[in-house]
Amino acid sequence: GRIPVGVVGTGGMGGMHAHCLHRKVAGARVAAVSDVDADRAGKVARECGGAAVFGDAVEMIRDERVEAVVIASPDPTHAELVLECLRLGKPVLCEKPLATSPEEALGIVEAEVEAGQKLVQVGFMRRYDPQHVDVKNVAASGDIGEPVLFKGWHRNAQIPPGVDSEWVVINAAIHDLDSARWMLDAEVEEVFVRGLNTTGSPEGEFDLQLIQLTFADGRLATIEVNVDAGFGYEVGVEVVGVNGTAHTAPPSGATVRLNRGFTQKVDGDWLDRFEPAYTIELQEWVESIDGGRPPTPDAWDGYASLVVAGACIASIRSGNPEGVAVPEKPALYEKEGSVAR
Ligand code: ISE
Repeated sequence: GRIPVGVVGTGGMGGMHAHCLHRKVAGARVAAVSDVDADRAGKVARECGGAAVFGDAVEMIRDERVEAVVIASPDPTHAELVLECLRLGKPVLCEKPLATSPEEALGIVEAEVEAGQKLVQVGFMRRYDPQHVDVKNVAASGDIGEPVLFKGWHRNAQIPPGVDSEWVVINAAIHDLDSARWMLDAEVEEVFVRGLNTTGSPEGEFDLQLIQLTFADGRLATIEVNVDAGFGYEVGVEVVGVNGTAHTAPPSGATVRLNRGFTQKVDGDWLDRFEPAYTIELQEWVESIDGGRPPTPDAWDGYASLVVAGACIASIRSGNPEGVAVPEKPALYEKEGSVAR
């Protein structure tokens, strides 16, 4: 039968996950949704086959009609809700970031190690974006020679009100930190961050950041994160090898010739650009539960990206390069790690 899923949060992201699960993902159904906004939750519930509606996320997670959980509520709620899922033995897809600090994320890793099984998948959906997967496959194939440099750019159309440099790292750059680790299959040893306050963010906070990473084996990454780009939403990566490079292309919308000019549509936000990736991510998650395959990316990926993010925040504060101390990876998270259930 179809796995009954509870979705925490029915805003833009949670609403997309609920609709994807309802309309596009085989093997699952939306059994319940929760949101503090009862009207919004009720609307999504009706659109997704008449799911049950909860005001309280923990109450929904505990309900026996829910056997797996998607967390798409605000970042500060993620860690406690994931821990509740682990306590109940319920597989959970948690939107990034896994937590809002490396310490909180380590608590989740320790809970999984204690339980002896992986139940957490983290919402780094770029790992399921066909363009990113193609770049990763080329990088891993040897065709461009040893990959030695990762370049990422991540541009949001406009900055949300009241966010600061730390939010840019934990909420936005966290994707790029995971991408760099994934594409080069390596852990980060040192970070160096410089930033600019371009428009709108509070005095002295960096809405445009240039992040430089040095991996433990000496290879490098450079990432531009600009959360107030103005023109639209754009994410891209390039992996530079010793013999060649592989990079994502601009979105494949039509190129329009008109009035002696060329135009191509730029996405407005991540829901536009990555809808296919979110659908594949959810389908793979459901199949990992059904098929007993380990979820990926897992809580270790969620933790390791936050350890690097913590060093980035330290570098912003100090103005200097900062070292990254990633502890020994528990055996549970080695490649053949334990299955979801
Ligand atoms: C947002 O939460 C996302 O996850 C998007 O993918 C990212 O581009 C954006 O910066 C985040 O705020």
